[in-house]
Amino acid sequence: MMATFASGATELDKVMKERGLSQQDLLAAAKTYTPSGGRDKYVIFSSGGQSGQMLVYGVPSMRLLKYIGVFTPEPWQGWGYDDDTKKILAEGNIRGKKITWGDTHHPALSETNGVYDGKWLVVNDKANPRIAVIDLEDFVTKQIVVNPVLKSDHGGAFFTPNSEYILEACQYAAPFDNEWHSMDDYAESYRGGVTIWKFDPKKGKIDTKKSFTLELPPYMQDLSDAGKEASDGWGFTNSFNSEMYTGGIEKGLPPFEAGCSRNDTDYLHVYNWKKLAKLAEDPKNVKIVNGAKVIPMDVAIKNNALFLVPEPKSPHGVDVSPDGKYIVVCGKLDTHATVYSWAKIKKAIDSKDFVGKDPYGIPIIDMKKAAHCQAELGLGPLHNQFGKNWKKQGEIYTSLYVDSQVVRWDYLTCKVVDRQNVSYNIGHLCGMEGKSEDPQGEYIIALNKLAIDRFNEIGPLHPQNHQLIDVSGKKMQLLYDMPIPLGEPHQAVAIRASKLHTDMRYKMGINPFTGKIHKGKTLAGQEKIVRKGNHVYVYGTMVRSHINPEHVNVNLGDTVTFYLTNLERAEDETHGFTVDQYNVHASLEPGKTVALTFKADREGVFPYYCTEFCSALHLEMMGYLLVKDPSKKYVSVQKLKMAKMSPAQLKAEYDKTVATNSATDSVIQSVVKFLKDNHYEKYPTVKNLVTDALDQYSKIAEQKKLSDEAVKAGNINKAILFENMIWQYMVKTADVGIRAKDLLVKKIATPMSAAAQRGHAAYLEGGCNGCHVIGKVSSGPDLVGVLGRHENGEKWVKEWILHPEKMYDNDYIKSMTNYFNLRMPNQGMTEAQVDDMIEYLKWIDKNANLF
Ligand code: CUK
Ligand code: CUA
Repeated sequence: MMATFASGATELDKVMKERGLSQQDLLAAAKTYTPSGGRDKYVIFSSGGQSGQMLVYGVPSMRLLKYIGVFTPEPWQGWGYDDDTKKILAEGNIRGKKITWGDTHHPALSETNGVYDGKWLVVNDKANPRIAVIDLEDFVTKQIVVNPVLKSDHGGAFFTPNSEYILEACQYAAPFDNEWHSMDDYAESYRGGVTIWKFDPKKGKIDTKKSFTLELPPYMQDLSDAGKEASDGWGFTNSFNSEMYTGGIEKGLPPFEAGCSRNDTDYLHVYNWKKLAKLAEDPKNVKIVNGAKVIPMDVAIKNNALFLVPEPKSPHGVDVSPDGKYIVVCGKLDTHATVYSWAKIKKAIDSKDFVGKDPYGIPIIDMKKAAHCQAELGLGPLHNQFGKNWKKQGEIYTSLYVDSQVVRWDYLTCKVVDRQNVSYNIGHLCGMEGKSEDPQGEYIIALNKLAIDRFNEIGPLHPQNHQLIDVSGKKMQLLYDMPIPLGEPHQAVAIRASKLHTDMRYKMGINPFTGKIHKGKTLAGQEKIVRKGNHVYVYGTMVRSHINPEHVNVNLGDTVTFYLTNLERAEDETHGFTVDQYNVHASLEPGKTVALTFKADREGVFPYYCTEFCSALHLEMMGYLLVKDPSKKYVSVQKLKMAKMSPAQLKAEYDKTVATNSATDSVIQSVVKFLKDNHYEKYPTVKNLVTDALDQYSKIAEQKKLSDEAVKAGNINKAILFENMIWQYMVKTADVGIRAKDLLVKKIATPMSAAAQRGHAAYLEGGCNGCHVIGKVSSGPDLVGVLGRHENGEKWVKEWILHPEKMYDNDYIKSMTNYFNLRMPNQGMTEAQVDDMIEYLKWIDKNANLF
C-alpha cells in the first residue's frame, strides 16, 4: 500500500509543481471536486440578467446543469419556437406588444412555514415589469404575468412564508395609467408601489384577479422582503429617492445621481400585506387602474397598514432575520448596515409614536427608536444572507460592492467577525437557503459584477464571476471561480438538492403547460394527416429512430400544424424537431406532445429532422415537407433508367440479411439470458432499461410478418427493407440492453478488497489497460483466468510482471509475442504493487461470469 501511495504522492508533487499549486489550492480542489457521476448537495437557481433566462448549477462543484428559458426565446428547449411555449411567452406581451427580452433579477423559491418546499420558483423582469412562475417538477416556465400599473420593477419577487403572496416592488416611479404626464407633475402624478400577487401554491399559479397594488409615493422603491414568524403579515421595501428629484441633465441640471442622494435618509416602507389583502376584497377600498386593483395610499394610511422608517442614505438590500425579529438594511452610500428591531417598530405603530408625516401623509417612525444597532462594515454594503448560527451568534454575511468583500458579522451585537476579499465588485451573495427560516451555512457564493483579470481573454465583454466561499470554518476560504457567460445574474437562491422532486419523464401525450392531455396526442398506429380547408394537421410520432409520417404534401399558402408525440419511455431519450427554413423548433422529452404551426409560404422541398442525437440512427430520423404551388404546372421529369438487380442477386441479399439478423439475435439472446440469470428486475434503473429494450424487441414480430408477406407476394426488394427494419430494432434493443448489462454488472459484482482496489489502481497507473481488455482478447490476451493458465500461476504471473525480459525466450511467450506482434514491457512495478495486482486478478476470476 505504501508503494502505491508513495508513487501517488510523487505524482501529486509533480502536478503541484508543474501547475504552481499550493496546499491551500489542493484543499480548495478537494472541497469542490466531484468525481464523475457524483451529485451536488445544493442546487442553485441564478437569475440570468439580460439573457432573460435562469441558470441552474450545483454546489460545491459549480457545474452548470441547465438554462431555463423564461422571458427570452431559448432555442434548445424550443422555448418560443413551438405553439405552446409561444403562448406562454405571449402572456408576457405588454399592451399588445411582443417583448422578446427580459432582465431577470430576483428569483425566489416557494415556502411552506418559511422553509423552501422545492415546488415553485418565481423571478421578476426588471425591464418590462413581469413575474414568471417556473415549475420545479420539470424545470419549465409555466406562467408569465405582466404588472398592470408599474412601468419598471425591482423589489421582487419575494414569497410570503406560506407562498400565499408574492411581493413585487416598483423601481422607477411612473404614472400608473398609460397616459402622458409632464415631469413637472412628478410628485402629483408619478407613483411607486408594491404589487401583491396572490399565489396558489397547489397549482403554482398567480391569480391576477385576486392580486392588487399598494400605491406608494414616487420614491424609487428598491429591494424588499416579506416578514416572517414575529413579523409575518408585514412587508418591507426600501427606497432611494425620497427627494423626488427628477434630473434633467440636458437642461443643465445636475443628473439624477446628484439629486437622488441629497438627503441623509430615505425611507423603509413598512406595510401590512395581510390587512391590505383583506381591504382589497372590498371594492370601496380600491380604485381600478388599467383593469387592476390599486389600494390608494390614503386608504392604507387610514387603516394603519402603511408606515415609513428613515434609513441611511440610498440603501439597497433589506433582509428579514430567520425569526422575523430583525430587519437588516444596507447603506450602499453609507458604510453602515442598520439593524432594526421589529418589536420596536411594532411598539411605535401600536402606540402611534410617530415623529411626523411625509408629504403624502404616511406616518414616520423615529429611526433611533426603531434601530437595534448599526454595524460599520466598509464601503458599499449591498445585500445580506444569514448563516447557520444566526440564532446564537447573529451570523450574517454582507456584500461590500466598493470594497469587494464579503463580511461576516453578528447582527445581534453589530460586531464584525471576518472578511473575505472577492474579485471584483460583488453585488448579491447567495447563502445556502440563507434567506429562509432554516439557513444551512456551509457556503456563500459571491455574485461578482466584474471579472477583469480572472479568466482567459475573450474580448471586451467579460463574463460575470461567481466565487464559491467555504464559510464552515473560523476563517472563510475562497474555493472556486465560475464565469457566467450569458448575462449579469443579480441574485441566486440555493436549495438542498434532496428537497427537489423532479419528474424524469412526462405522462404520455401530456401538454406540460396545461397539465392535461394534449389535443395533438398521437400514439403508434394513430398517425395521420388531416386537411381542414387550408389547414393541414399532421398527427405524428417520434421514436428511435423515425418520424411518422415521413412525407407531408401541402399546397403553397396552407397553414400546417405538426402535432408530435415522443413515444419514448426511456429516461433522456429526447427528440428535437425542426422543419428546415421555417423557423420552428421543439424539444420533445419522453412522453411530451408538442404543436408547431406555420404557414407554408415558400414553395419547395423542406427536409425535417430530429435535432437531438438520440440514437445510432439519429441522422436517419427525418422526413420531407413538400410544398407545391397549385397554380403551377409541373412537368414530370424523364425517369432515369436505374440498373436493377436480378432475382438471383435479390435472393442472395435477402438470405444475407436474414442470416445477419439471426446472428445478431443470438447476441441479444445471450445478453437477455445474462440479465435474467442475474435478476435484473431487482434493480429499478436496470429494469427500466430492460423494459425499454424489450419494447424495441417486441416490434420485430410485426416487421417479420410484413417481410414474410412480401416474400410470399414475390416482392423480395420490399422484404429486404423489412428485414433491415428488423435489424434496426435489434440494434436499438442491443444499444439499451448493453447499457442495462453494464449497469447490472456494476451492481452485482463482488466488492473489491482493499488490496484488489490498490491492484486495480496500479493496473490503470501502469497503463495495462492500454493492451488488455478484461473479458476480451484485444491487443493483448484476455486476463480472465490468467492465474489458472500456468502451473503455480500466481508465482508465474508475478515473475512475468516484475521481470518480463527474463522470459522473452520462453516458447510460450515467443508464440504469444508473435501472435500479438507486441511484447509485454517492464512497467517498473514494485513487488507490493504486483501482489495487489494478483488480488485484483483474483477478483476478476471470481466475477468472470460478468465480463
Ligand atoms: S440588485 Cu443587482 S446587485 Cu437588481 Cu438585487 Cu443589488
Ligand atoms: Cu431522435 Cu435524433
